[in-house]
Amino acid sequence: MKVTANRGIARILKAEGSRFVSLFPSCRLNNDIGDEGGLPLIMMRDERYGVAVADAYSRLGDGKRFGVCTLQGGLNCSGLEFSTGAMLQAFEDNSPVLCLTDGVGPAERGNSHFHIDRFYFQITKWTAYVEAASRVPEYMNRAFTNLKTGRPRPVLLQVPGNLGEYDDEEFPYIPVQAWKSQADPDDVTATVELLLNAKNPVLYVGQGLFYSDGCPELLQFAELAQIPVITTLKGKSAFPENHELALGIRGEPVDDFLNNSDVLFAIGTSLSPNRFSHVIKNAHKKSIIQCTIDTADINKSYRIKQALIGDAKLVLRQLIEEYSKQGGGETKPELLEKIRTLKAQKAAVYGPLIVSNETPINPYRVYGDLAKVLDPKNSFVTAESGSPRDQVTTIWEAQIPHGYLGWGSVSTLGFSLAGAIASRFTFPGRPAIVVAGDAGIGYMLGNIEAVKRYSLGITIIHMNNSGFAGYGPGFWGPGQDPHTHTVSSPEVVNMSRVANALGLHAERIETPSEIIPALKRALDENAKDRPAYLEFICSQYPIWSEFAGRAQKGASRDMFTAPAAGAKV
Ligand SMILES: Cc1ncc(C[n+]2csc(CCOP(=O)(O)OP(=O)(O)O)c2C)c(N)n1
Ligand SMILES: [Mg+2]
Repeated sequence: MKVTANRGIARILKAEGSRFVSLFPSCRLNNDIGDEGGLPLIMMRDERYGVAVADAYSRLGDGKRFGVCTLQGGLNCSGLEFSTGAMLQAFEDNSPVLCLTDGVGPAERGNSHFHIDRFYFQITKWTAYVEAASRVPEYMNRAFTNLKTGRPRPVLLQVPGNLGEYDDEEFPYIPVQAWKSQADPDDVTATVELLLNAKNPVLYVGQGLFYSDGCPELLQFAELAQIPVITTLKGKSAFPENHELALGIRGEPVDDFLNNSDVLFAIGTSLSPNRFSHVIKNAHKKSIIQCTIDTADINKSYRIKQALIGDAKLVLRQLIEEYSKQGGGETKPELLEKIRTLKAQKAAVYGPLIVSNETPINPYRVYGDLAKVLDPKNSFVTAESGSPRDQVTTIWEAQIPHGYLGWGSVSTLGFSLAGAIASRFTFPGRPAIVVAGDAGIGYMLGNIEAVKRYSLGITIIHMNNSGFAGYGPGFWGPGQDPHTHTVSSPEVVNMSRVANALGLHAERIETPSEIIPALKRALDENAKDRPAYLEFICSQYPIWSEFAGRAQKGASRDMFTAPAAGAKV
């Protein structure tokens, strides 16, 4: 049957199980997707969020569900240009998001200074221009193949107008399968030998675990081998953090195990030292094993002793089989005792803060109370750049996969809102919480209207401390930007009233005893599909556990204290 190129794309998206298309007008595809029906169009208030919502949905998609967005393209494409930061974030964070935009037709090509292909070539896994309607199935096939197979990264397809029709019986679309590979059996045997002979092995797990949908296998393997688990920020929640073998993502006891391990087994991580991951000190004295699907990661920042090239889930299954053959790891009571002791030391630091009665409210008190209100087995939390992310990830124990969404390498302010919106499509039954500081709120303000419009029952927690804590001076040190860290105080600007005017249930909370009742009221409203906004008047308290090799807060943010990253031998 004859179908227009745009309708063909809409049908292919449905055939691929797409859940929604996020966007900001206008792209020529939008009306055809709308006319086709069956695929909700989620209209955000700018293109950055159009991409970010789709990106976040992919991050929660376990390599099976992929976010799709459309962007205004063509000649002088303000929409596409504005979306660039979001696409770049998806690229650096390895998120498989499908971006569709208007292609520049032959009559207009070369008129603008900006060349879509040349530019996006750098920040996508694949970008292409659909030359003819009959090639729509082929190009969509390649787009989904790129999303589903190999290293996840964004894809940009340019669809010019007036492509006309094609015959979908002559050019049918068959949904793409995801092909995956296992590791070389010799590498599996060598890995098990290394691990069995290790004195202090540790697992270092990244977000690749999610894309392989390998969380159950990770748990099984860690328990079988009795090896403790560190996760990266993006890998947070891949392993239950209340588990006796869980070390968390940062600070104590991660530091101890990272530094004292003789064998470090990295799974689903590129091991890139960056602002939100560790620098592995004495890497040359450790045996580093790396399981990755991308050979580009091998020997990238650290010399690898043993690689396992393959899908994390499949490789873990291979390891479980081999390990079981060799009798499994032995229980090590002294190991578990050490983890307990280190965790107790950490609890002694943060324990008093989570029950603090100070006013302005200590931010840790808010997180402590949030933990009392939320069901750890049925909730979704994500925290914004700045103190919220650093504080929450210091103490928050995620117990189920995607119970927490960690993001960054590129920690672009405002992404948490996109994360919570995406979570409503992936886990509609889970209460969804955004924790944001003043800066994050500023980025998301315009888009809060969309949350109301779609009746998305999420709670935005605004940690209002009247500035960019830690960027300015305080009890923690001189700060990085002492001239540029203050924003309007709560006496001058009332953000909860702004949120209320936008149609959200909104409250301002100034006393610690009011935190739990306010959280409960917000969650009750969420259950009725009404978004909520809680503005907590907090102190600036930029104290948290660092990533290994990073300078303590208050000094320059860009300083590595450890030996240069990636010292190769
Ligand atoms: C797009 C973008 N620009 C700049 C930054 C750098 N940055 C990270 S957090 C932050 C300010 C944080 O202040 P706030 O949200 O008030 O949190 P606080 O630390 O005060 O709790 C800035 C400027 C960023 N992460 N993303
Ligand atoms: Mg602030």
